[in-house]
Amino acid sequence: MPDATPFWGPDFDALAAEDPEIAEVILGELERLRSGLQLIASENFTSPAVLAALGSTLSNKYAEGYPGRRYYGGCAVVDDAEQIGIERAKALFGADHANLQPHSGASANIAAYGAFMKPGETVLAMSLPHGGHLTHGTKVSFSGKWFNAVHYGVDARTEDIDYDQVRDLAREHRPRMIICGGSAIPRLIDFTAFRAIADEVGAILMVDAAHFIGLVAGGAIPSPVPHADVVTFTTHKVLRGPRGGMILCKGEHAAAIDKAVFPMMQGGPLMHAVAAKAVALRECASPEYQQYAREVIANARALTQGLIDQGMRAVTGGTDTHLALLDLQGLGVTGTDAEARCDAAGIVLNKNAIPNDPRPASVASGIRVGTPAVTTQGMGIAQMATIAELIGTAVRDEDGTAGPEVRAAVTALVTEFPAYPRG
Ligand code: DSN
Repeated sequence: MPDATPFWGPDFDALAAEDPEIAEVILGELERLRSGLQLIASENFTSPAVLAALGSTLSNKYAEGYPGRRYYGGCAVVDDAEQIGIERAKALFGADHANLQPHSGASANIAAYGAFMKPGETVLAMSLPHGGHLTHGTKVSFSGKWFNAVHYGVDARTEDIDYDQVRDLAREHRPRMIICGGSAIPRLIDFTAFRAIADEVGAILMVDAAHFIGLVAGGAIPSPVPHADVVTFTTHKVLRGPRGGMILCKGEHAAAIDKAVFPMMQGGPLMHAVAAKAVALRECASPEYQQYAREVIANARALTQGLIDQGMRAVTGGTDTHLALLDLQGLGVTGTDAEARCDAAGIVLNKNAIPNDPRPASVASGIRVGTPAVTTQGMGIAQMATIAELIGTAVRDEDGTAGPEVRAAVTALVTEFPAYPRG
């Protein structure tokens, strides 16, 4: 093995010597992660191995194209990284084809539209205020500007996806593509029902699995892969990889997906990120990760119950996944106020609209919480009960008097269960 130092892996001393200003920012963010409770449902703590791949010289390489078919010389080494990642993704998810190049979840979704749709064609997807995503046809996104987006939502009584409405809208509008998945859906999605609806109207079925793919990777919830034409996702949520996107698809769509990622939507892939995705996929195949995925859900259920006990209403009554959506109207607190009060006490979560929210999204009546990060820290059911009490206290803390006490309890928790333990 050649000596890798100092050119491989994050070399913090070198950065601190050359650019103390940015080094301070990086240390500040590390301190923020270590000192607070991170409950944003879409965030997690990557492993040192993933961070090392991200900080590697693979960042230097231009590699437009795919392994064995590049537009630049010198790609043999990065070809190996991408091919290893592709094989790991196919094996982990039982997929015919994998593309590791999308720079983000939005990029992956843009490519899926590019592969299957022409401008002006119709897409049927979940509405953003009911739990969908910006790229699923909202007016401010390319998806709503370039395509005719029709939206389904949740049933008013169950607050779960209204499958009858999905079928009725599909029959009426004959969409070219149907999307399921989103960013605030606490319940499992019935992929069999979506497949049947897509087949009935001759639509492509796209599953945006960004939020829950890590639970699928860990074998903790059913997989969309056997049902969908294409599955898009981010690699940095429960999956615990680097920031980035990925696409899985049926073999018959492989060429269309690859062409849509490059050259249609992207140029050179970020090879350091591709290598880091490969590292994360290997980690996901371990028994430890499978156990982690189950614990994420158990923790989410315990946290949700604790928050219900604090007087919040869980949208859909609970959760089957890593996240929960809590309606705060019964407490007379807005999502914005709850987010700010928790933040002041070292608890990081986000305000979130609830289905049929009477308030604008910028204020919102709810909060969204997720357990991927705290579970990575090793916290379990007992800690979820404590966290729920702390959130309950912080959310009600109108004048900030309880802040120091909550902050002290947060410090005790993160000292016992550190994120990125100090050396
Ligand atoms: N921004 C992500 C989330 O927090 O759910 C979705 O893209």
